[in-house]
Amino acid sequence: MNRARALSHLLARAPLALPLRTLGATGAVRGKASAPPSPSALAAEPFLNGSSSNYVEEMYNAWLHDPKSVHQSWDTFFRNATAGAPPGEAYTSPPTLAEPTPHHVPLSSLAPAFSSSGVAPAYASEAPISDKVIDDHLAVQGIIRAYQARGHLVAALDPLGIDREALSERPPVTLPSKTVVRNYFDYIDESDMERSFKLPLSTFVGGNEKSLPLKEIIKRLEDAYCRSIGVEFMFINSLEQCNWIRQKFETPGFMHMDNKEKRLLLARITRSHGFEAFLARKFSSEKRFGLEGCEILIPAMKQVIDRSTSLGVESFVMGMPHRGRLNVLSNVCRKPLEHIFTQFAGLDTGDEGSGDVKYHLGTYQERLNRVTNKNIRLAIVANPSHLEAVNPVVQGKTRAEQFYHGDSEGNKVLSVLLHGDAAFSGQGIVYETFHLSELPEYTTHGTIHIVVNNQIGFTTDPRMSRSSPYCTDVARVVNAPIFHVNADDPEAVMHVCNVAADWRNTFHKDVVIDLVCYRRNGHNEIDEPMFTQPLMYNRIRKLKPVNELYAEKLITEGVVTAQEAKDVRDKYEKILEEAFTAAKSETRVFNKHWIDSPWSGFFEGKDPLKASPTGVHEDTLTHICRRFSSAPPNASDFQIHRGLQRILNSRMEMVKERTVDWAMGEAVAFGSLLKEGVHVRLSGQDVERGTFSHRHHVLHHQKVDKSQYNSLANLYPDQAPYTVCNSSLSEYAVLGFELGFSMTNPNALVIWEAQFGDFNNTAQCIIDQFISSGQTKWIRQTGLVMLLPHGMEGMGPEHSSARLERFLQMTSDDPDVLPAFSSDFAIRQLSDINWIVANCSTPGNLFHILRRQIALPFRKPLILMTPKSLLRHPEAKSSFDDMVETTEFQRVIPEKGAAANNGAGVKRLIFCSGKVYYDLTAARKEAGLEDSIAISRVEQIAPFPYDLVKQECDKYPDAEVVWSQEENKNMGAWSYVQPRVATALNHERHITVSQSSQTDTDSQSWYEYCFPWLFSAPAPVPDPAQAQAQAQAQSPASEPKVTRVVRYAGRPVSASPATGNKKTHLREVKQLLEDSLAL
Ligand SMILES: Cc1ncc(C[n+]2csc(CCOP(=O)(O)OP(=O)(O)O)c2C)c(N)n1
Ligand SMILES: [Mg+2]
Repeated sequence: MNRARALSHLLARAPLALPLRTLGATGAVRGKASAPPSPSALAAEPFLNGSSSNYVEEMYNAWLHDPKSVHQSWDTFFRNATAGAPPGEAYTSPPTLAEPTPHHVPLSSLAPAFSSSGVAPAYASEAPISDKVIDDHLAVQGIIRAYQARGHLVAALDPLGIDREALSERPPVTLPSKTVVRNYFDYIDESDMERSFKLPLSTFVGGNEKSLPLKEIIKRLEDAYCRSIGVEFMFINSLEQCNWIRQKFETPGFMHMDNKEKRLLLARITRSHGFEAFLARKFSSEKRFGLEGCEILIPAMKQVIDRSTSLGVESFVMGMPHRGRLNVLSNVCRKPLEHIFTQFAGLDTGDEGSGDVKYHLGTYQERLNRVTNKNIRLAIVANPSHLEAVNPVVQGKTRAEQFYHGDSEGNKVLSVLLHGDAAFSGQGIVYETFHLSELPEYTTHGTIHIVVNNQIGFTTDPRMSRSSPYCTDVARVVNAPIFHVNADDPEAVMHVCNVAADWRNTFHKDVVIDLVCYRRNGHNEIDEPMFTQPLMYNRIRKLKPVNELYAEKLITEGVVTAQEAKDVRDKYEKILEEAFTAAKSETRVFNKHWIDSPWSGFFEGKDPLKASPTGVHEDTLTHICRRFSSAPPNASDFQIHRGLQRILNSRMEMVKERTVDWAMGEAVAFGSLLKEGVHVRLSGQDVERGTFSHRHHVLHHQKVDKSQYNSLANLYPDQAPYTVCNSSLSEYAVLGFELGFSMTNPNALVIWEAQFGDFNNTAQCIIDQFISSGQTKWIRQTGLVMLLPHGMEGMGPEHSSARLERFLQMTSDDPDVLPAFSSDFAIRQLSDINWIVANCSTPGNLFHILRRQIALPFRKPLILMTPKSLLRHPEAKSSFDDMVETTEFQRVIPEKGAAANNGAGVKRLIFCSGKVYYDLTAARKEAGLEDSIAISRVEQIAPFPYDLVKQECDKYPDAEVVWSQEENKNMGAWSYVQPRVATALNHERHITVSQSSQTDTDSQSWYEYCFPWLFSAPAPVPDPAQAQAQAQAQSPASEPKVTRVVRYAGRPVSASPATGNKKTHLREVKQLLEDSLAL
């Protein structure tokens, strides 16, 4: 080893950790401002030596110039030395920065291992420590650290051996890889390999040995870090966590498995392989996104489940993409094989819902874990094709399960997320979800991530799809350890699975298992991979599948016989065949078999068309509003901000007047639900205060950090918990999370609020793929509420529009079909539609619509446009009278002023929604048109209140009907409202048409009705019986006599949702009011 280089290197790196031995040429130390230490005093220092003299000289000069410019220990030394301290007493060790035990390595401990006899003296001080001993030991320590930090770079991770310097491919050298040890490589040669070195406490490779020959140290490090497992963990900031991992991978024999475990592993691999092979045989032309090349995924997941179950976990919530999903459903969740096989059979559905493709479906199973003999629950959350989108949903569902089970540390409920390599590095939602992992109200106390890293995404190579070295690098942001493992080494995979489960159980933090594998077929079974990856696939074709490799290994080891291995295969084949035969007799598939979040007991015994009342007793209103307007009970100790005190005072004034503003209407809705035992959770950016500083649910002590008061959480002694939490700045992840949360417990009001409604589009995938269509695809209900601040108030293009039009466009009600006006009209509509879209104009109506979410006998998402200026508008207040027991949500708030008493004389009936109502009424008043223009508010836009709209129109028979909106014509509610008002007015048909039984004739559109000449194609010949029934249903009396149309008044079309120019904005407002009101 090159001593001089090593020493200078080490000196440069850690000068103070290296006590120097003697100071030779003291003439080099020149005194300036103060007297230099006497040469004899310095020369006698036992730790100074010749090679360190230059260094000491520099240090001394610096000290003379400015004593503060050197480390405190040198300062002390020079002071003592110049003051004439006796030799050996001038030096004082520098203060330790970290706890010295158990990984502090005293230099004195290095000497014994280098004694020529190899026998350590009892005390280090008994033997003089040479420079070489120190240098060499420090180099060895550096080498050990290098393996821990960079061993993964040369680990034999890739079954294809495509792109790394795998150990197995290196020439048979005894020296370590330069990639790993880097600069230390120069200090090692063959002659050093036989020498013994004392092992520092920062490694566990020694087991019970205190010192080992370098050759053995390196071998053990290679075994730990460079074989089939590559461990990335040295970036973790916690020393305790790093040591924990070192111990798991360095302790000799760390991968030991007994024969029973090996046989179980073989059986699991055999089933995993057998499942795919069977489907490939039976359904050769069907897409199934098979697992071939990563069959180890199934035993891996089972191992995580076994180990976690033994550590106390009872419930597993899982999210996964397409790859291997059917195999996981069958072999991990034990979904009946018949259910899976019937999905291939092209059968009709036997129940509600439009269904989804088989590799997106979810499931929920309760079963016995045979290894631990404990009952467990397993859910795979249904997901769309959109890769990784399910991640936050799984996290929210997991969190909710933990919350409702009182599992505050996540000991009982565990989330497992599976990923593809390309998606894991490519999709931003992965990063956004990781950032929820440690937030107090969003953590699931550690997720186990498993990446099926087949080194390809569809047809794209990693080098074209990511810029990070590993596909897993995103996980480093949360200090999650990453275990890369060669998927063709089943025992190594089992080891990392055990460690991952133990890690999560110990530290309650995320962890990643990167299964480095390959994809034996194309992206799906019909794709030809040789078009794009010819070399890779030439190599893949030569590889034996892992079940064969492992069976051969166990046969060689004598763990199983060839016959036993065959028996395992045959037995599973028989199970598959029997299920296949049984599935043939099925005639229907059922969507209900694939529900991931069953709500047992929720629907039973309920009238599906009967909602509970939403009004509450006045005492309840008063109590909640008083509490909401009060400082904490210990007000004298809790100093609140003066401005907030003013807000509380004005709230109290409202209580006296029996009125509520927007914030109080919302609070009393929450409070009354909490009183009834319904958990309320409000989450989003800055929701605690409210973006517009109107809510203030959390009061902060002005003098004491983290001292807070939340009045709604302290309303009643036996109330349900209230959660209000500021979220991370992510819409996609947080909305997905809240959706997942809402799936667990139907008796909870879960709300996500956007900072401004505009930002909801960064969560578009959750809205489109889950909220809008989730019930239809997966018959899974949710009562999630989205609060979207919306309104044109001159705040520019990006703070004005929640894109109401998009939500309306996705509603599933038919604009051309008028449902029968029965007594249960309103609730039937709610039951039939995919979601509710509303834009309330009063706090009273806000109160009712929020409470109605829970009062309904089913759950529907509620998309609520919420106001900004109305939060403080003097007229946007409601009386307690609008919220007491006999009251309810008003879908339409009819005109109540002078025009209402002048039905026949009203010239115009304006329908509008939301804030523009207040602008219109003010302008109408100013124009003196209160008795000739009626203004009615459509508060629930979807499902459309046909009955009430028609009622209003009938009230004013001669009025022109106008829809007035502040949004541009191609936005807002206009295109949704227009055909529906027309249908309400002109296409009245007293028949109820169920969606599935509609015929072409039934669904004749309003346009066809009004403009029959445009639709001149011969009508289909109707079935005579049907024609007769229809004729009876459409009695001549109900045929419209005149065609009434609805006119648009508002801003013209635009590409941008709003102008950024204040003046233009005001001009537009003036114009839209004129358009609406000019008679
Ligand atoms: C958000 C999104 N973009 C694109 C796709 C189309 N797509 C489906 S699978 C796939 C490749 C995924 O590669 P990887 O994540 O490595 O998984 P693998 O198929 O290799 O298991 C792509 C691009 C998609 N489903 N979702
Ligand atoms: Mg891939």
